[in-house]
Amino acid sequence: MPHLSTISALSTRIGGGSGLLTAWVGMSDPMIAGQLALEDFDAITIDMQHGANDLASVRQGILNVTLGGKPSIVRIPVNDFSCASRALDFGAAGVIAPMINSKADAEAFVSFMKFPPIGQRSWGPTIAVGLTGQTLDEYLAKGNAMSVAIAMIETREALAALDDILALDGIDAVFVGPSDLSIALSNGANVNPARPDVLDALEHVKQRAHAHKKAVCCFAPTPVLAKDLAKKGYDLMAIGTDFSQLRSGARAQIDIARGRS
Ligand code: 3PY
Ligand code: MG
Repeated sequence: MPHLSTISALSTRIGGGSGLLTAWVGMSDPMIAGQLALEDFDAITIDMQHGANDLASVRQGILNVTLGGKPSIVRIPVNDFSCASRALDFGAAGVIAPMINSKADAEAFVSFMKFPPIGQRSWGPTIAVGLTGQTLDEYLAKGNAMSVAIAMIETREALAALDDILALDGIDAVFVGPSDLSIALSNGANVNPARPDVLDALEHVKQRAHAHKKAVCCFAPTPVLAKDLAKKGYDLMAIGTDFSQLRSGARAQIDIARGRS
């Protein structure tokens, strides 16, 4: 059974203040991504930057998520753009690239995300073609629009280059990393995504992204921040991580069993 509508759902639904929610999976057992796909998330993000995932767990995770009816996003390691093409070949609907700090970084990312004439993604999407049920020519024609390129904005340099990054053909969305941004804006003094200067930056990035008709996304350490950002017109938020959700779920049940709540 082809899964074209599952994979293309990210590109067709993101934008215009869509307020989508993605899970954030750092654990490398692909069952975790597959299980979270069964919950009411709009997408599942598999993290290779700080999570324990490698290409083998990403490949199986994407398959499990797709069979669960959700589009997959992969966050690649810093500057490891070849992983972007490989994630797309495995059937990912989008790729998040961390630490995109300049127009040159964004161009390098796009070159691995999009087929010519926009980029230089090399041909070989056997698994994605099989999953989507398209012909090779159909995948070539629709692959660029279906593959969402998401550049992370998480440094002072990235904020300074924001308009250049957003103006680039092939960059579909930006994603604020509020923890790294909070460290950068405080010159290394502390990590606090809820600081007022970080929230101001979040508003600024949203306004610039929407002015360029590009989507804007953010990592939300708490569901309350995710709800606030959705209300403010953000297009996609990650809420917490599989680690935090596993431990908070366990804690809540232990508290009940021990009569603490
Ligand atoms: C950040 O907040 O810096 C991130 O990269 C989110 O994971
Ligand atoms: Mg970061």
